[in-house]
Amino acid sequence: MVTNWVLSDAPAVADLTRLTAYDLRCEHRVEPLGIGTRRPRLSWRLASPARGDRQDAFRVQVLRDGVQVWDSGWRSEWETYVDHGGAPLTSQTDYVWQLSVRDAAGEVTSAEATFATGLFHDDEWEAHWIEHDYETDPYFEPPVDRQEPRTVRQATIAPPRHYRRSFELTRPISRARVYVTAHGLYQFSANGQRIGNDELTPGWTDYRERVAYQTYDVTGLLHEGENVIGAVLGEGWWSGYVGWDTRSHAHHYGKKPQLLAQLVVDHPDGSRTVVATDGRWVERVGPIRFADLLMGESYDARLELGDWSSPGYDASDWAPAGDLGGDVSTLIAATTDPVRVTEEVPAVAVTALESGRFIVDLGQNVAGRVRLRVRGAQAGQQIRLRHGEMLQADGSLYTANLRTADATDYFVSAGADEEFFEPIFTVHGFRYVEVDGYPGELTADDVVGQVLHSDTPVAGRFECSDAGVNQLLSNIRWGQRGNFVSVPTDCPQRDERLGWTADAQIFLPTAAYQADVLTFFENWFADLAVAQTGEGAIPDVIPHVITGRHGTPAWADAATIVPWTLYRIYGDERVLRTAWPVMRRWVDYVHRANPDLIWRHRTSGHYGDWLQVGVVTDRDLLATAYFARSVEFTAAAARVLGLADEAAAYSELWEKVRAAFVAEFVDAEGKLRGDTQTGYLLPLAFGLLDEQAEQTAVKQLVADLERRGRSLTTGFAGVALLCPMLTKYGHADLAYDLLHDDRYPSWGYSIKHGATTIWERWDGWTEENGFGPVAMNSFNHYSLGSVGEWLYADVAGISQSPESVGFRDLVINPHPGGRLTWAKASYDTPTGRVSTHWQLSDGAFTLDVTIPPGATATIHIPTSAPDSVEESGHPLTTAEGLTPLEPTPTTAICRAHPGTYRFTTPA
Ligand code: RAM
Repeated sequence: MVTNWVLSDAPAVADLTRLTAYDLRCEHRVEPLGIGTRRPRLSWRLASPARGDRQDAFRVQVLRDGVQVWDSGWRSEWETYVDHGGAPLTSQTDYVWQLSVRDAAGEVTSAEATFATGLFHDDEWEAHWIEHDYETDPYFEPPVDRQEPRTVRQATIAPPRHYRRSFELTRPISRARVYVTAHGLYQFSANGQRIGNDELTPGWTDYRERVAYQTYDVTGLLHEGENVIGAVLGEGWWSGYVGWDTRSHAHHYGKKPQLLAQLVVDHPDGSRTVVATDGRWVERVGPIRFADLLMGESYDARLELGDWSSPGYDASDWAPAGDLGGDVSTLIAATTDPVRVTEEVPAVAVTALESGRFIVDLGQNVAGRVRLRVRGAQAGQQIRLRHGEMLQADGSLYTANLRTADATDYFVSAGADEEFFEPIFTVHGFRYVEVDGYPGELTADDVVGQVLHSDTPVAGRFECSDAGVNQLLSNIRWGQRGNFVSVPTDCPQRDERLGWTADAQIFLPTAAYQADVLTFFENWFADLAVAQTGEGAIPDVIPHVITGRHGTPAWADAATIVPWTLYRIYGDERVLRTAWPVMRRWVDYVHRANPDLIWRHRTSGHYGDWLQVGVVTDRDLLATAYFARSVEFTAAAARVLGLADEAAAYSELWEKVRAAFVAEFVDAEGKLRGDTQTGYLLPLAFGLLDEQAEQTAVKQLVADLERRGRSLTTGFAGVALLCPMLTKYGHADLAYDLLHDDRYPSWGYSIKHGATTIWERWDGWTEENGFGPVAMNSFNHYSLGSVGEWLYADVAGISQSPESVGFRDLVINPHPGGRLTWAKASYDTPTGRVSTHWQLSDGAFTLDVTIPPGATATIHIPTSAPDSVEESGHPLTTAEGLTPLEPTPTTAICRAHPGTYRFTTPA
């Protein structure tokens, strides 16, 4: 089951006859099962064929068993969401919600969707945690065929075990739901069938405080008579290898995996049968001999268990599971979509090496695993799959940059004519697979890459006339896919894969243009909140598994930047309500340690402008700029939350930090300390300079770029700001030069050398030195891909005004330039889809724009003759739905109502 990670369907505006509501969601998810809140948010998107159309009013009715439990009544509002306002929802209940919207002409259309609640009360859980009883069976057989992982702790990983429970149902079934989770990773089955298509469940959270359970509907799978439910249980983040720290490399949360599941069957007579994990379950090892996220998986097909989760199966040699009791205090209902296989990538080439090994090339660096077809192998024959991102000059696999991550899978054949192997509890970051021990000739048809990542709904597309730029966008998109694996990680291949906080905050604006990442980041932020230290500092990686590093400038500032950015993009103020205490405690922490407002103390590891090239941006400058940023967002959050005193206090603090910044870092000539690109970009982007200092800073920034032959020096912190600031201050030509540059260091340089993802470092591979430092050299790292925001916002021209939230007030401001003759993008805002498409041809400039109902827009049309701009053949002054504003010599500007417009003008 592949979900195909493509843009979701929105109604084609041209096909519509009236205002249409679509994409109904509950708690920002489509028809979720098992939600954990009693007053969920219900939301929808709108599309309309009519200019100036709007939602004049809406009405939401919530029904349970066909009976209305809430009626919002008609509300004359343009909001496209409402929080359930009836009596709080009840536990384990299915609901239908009906939406009616009335358009400007008074016409009404309706739509409906469903959702179901999870378990609201601890005492509803009958399930106990169960595990293999290591008391009576002290250890497992070590994986015989497996190479020792390069680290010393190999013996800590136990083979995944199968758990099952057979039971009788004596009455018909009207509804059956299973609520399930693990300390570890599970794959659940009922009556011989795997349930759902989720992978690596329950996902990675800070298990000490939060363990998410998933809810699945199994109504159609059960029957009267004998039924079986069961699961395979692996180690995953709970007890497997995570990160690089050899002192605490595995066993971050526990030593052995545990399962918890509760099946609830409703019968038509109103009675209920509950089958939950307890000491009546039985378990044993199966064909998976070893499984670890970093190290890989070993599968011995000779040990397959047959129809182990089907009725009638003889499980007499299975052992009773150990019953650990029912502590459910950490359980939470899952709030975000899990990891899934979102795409299958066919192999593009297979090369035989002299060693007899084969190298398979997927043509794309991905995170995931392969599905291998094996034909004609002897029983007991072992095939080894090693994964890597790059090849050495001699065509062999390059794995040095994986550090201690083995990324190696083994398959042992049972000797059948045709066999398939696909590991389930591991994930690799790779483009190439080295296959060793394959019987006969391996062909491209025998291998397919399975792409794994959190199934965040696709929200945006960007395309333009330049192949290099499209490749860059593709690399950015694949960087996101490779690293949004349950949490936002830095990289998917080496022994790291951690939720580095700066990477996350820097990439978030780009990520949000490409996918709906609200619930994904909210979930991660909940782990950030629990990891905040008593003093208020934030660890460098979330979930918090690396000790001793917290409070780093630009990293810990994710505490304020992530919630504020989410609020701005999605318009859901609940994000700020939850985050507020974290934000405030974080800025207070920095303030306390730095009473003179220059952030010099308590900077933890201080990575500065990480992986900058050839320069060193002043660390105090970077830290203090980020301090100002955090204070600014904290003040803004207080304003939104109606906390007037706090808003005033933090605004005043912001003024003071700003003044201190200027006094400390700006010299008499207007140069910033250190005179680096990032040194100028930070205060420009964060609004720390007065107008004159701003102009000087822009000049210095441009001068630095010119001095270097229009070449960048920025690292993680600066790179996101580079093209946006150059564009904002009238130097889009320079931004385009950087975009198209293919000299070192540039994005184009990596693309010229075959990159299909964004590299961690500009010098990941260079003509002079070959591979960069093996100690830290990922070829799939999204941070330097934060330029994606600029492609959507400034090249395609889709952004929102500074006061707007949820893209309610759009700014359409495309900047044609560089080698581009056209660009187009679409983006699903909370209210509906916005799109732009500009083209330059024969001296004319055309801009097509669609503004969704419920939004307003200021549209900027670049032109050499502002008075000549027409919209669908009319001058702007008479065009329907538009109000012209004062033009500049190079731009016509107008306010626009929702609708579809075509502007034309001489270029
Ligand atoms: C490395 C990675 C990561 C970065 C940290 C500071 O581990 O490059 O992305 O955030 O360093």
